Amino acid sequence: MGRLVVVSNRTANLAKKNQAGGLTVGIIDALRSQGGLWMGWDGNVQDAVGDLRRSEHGNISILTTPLTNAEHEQYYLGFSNKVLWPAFHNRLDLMDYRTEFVDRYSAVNERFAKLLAPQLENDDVIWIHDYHLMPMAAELRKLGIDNRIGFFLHIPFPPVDVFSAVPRHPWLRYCLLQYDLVGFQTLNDVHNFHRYLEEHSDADIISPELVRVRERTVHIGHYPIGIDVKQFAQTSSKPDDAVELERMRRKVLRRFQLISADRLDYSKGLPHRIKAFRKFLDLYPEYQGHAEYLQIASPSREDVSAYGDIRAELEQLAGAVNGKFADFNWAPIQYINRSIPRTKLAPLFKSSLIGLITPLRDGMNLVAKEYVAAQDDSDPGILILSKFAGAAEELREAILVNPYNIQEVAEAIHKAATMPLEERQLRHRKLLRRVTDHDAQWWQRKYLNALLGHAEQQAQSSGRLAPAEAHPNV
Ligand code: GDG
Repeated sequence: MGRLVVVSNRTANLAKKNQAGGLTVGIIDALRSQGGLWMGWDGNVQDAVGDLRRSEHGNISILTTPLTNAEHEQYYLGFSNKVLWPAFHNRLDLMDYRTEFVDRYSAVNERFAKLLAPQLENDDVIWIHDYHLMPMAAELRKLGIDNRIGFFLHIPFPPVDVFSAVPRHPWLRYCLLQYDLVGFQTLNDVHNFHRYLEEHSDADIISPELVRVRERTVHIGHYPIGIDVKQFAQTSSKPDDAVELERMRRKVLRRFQLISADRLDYSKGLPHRIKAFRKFLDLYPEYQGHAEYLQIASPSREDVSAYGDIRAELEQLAGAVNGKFADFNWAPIQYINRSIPRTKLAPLFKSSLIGLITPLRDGMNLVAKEYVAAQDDSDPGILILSKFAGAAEELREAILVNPYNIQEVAEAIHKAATMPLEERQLRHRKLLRRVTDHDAQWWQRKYLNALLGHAEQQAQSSGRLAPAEAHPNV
């Protein structure tokens, strides 16, 4: 294999030591062993179109470019986050489609491809990430780039009726079929894509994982993303005085903590979760004065109005629970609307009896895996996990819940709070094994092996430049 070339919405800051997130950890790992480039938006927004900036970090080059105001408005906030994000999370009601959004989405992908193409070498393997950049392979192919190109979708692929409600979905399908490998988080996503192709394309579907369109073969697979288990466990074990003091206070007062940490996003199910906790206090009043729920909700995409709405709703819901149940020496909900350092987050996970991770829809959900990695083997906490998080396909020993069913989640909290130590230990052992086996390094190796293997078969059996499907003018 030649160099690895990664394109994602944002790149990592390689000067930072304790990197967060599976994407960053997995990619840095792959880039370090392979050498290569990582290209993305630098996070800045300006009036004029910016150049490509390059910085060198050993065998890794980071290439970044700013977005223009119009690109930020229409490509990033617009098509990516007001159309694709809500639709792919089954929220067609929040989809706000405009023609100028999709036009700019296409134009930014074309611009990125034109910036990247001159940097490429013949044997580079290219790995494109996530919904912002679905058309990158199609744009690169137009420029005559014949390299192996893979795509990985970090968010769910929706059911067929939902995807077919996205305007220009035939064009998005065409774009996806320009890759050699399309990777998803879960088997469920693979099935959704397969069903969509069956109903909406004339592709020759050999199996859910293999599609032939004209002379091209496109491989499809699921590659659940993982975390850096060792690093997270180490961070959770580093003493933090404030967290330790709180833990001791709770112990003396016979209290326990439930914890959740999410980007403040409507897909994460925060209002449902607060309602479930309220129901728990209503149904099991003996826990009033003893259960403390800490919700960390880091701000996200505040320029999109749906995000402002959810913030106001949460403040109202959390305030109402505290207003009803709090006493002079106990508040049931602690709601923090900012990001806290990872060095605090990990010990907080460790000191919480219950990890309450109940998204309405989630590609994977790394917080669930981090909560498992942070636990003390001898006295582990218990994970309550939504069935609709991608992580639920692997983490079967969590207490799995339907987050829309408030009563069910309230009862799950009670089950977790009363679970005997032996059962917690048994479940934890199995969960930790799975999280450890499928870590961030495993994820990137599995994906890249598949991309390389399949690409070689494809090169032998067909002309790589053949168009996958006629370009739909829809
Ligand atoms: C997308 C997909 C998929 C959270 N609060 C704080 C904080 N975090 C960290 C967590 C975790 C990360 O942010 C969130 O990752 P998730 O996977 O839970 O969710 P998304 O951001 O929506 O990620 C998702 C993922 O891509 C990877 O493919 O799993 O389904 O939606 O690492 O710990 N970190 C710090 N302070 C906080 O307050 N430092």
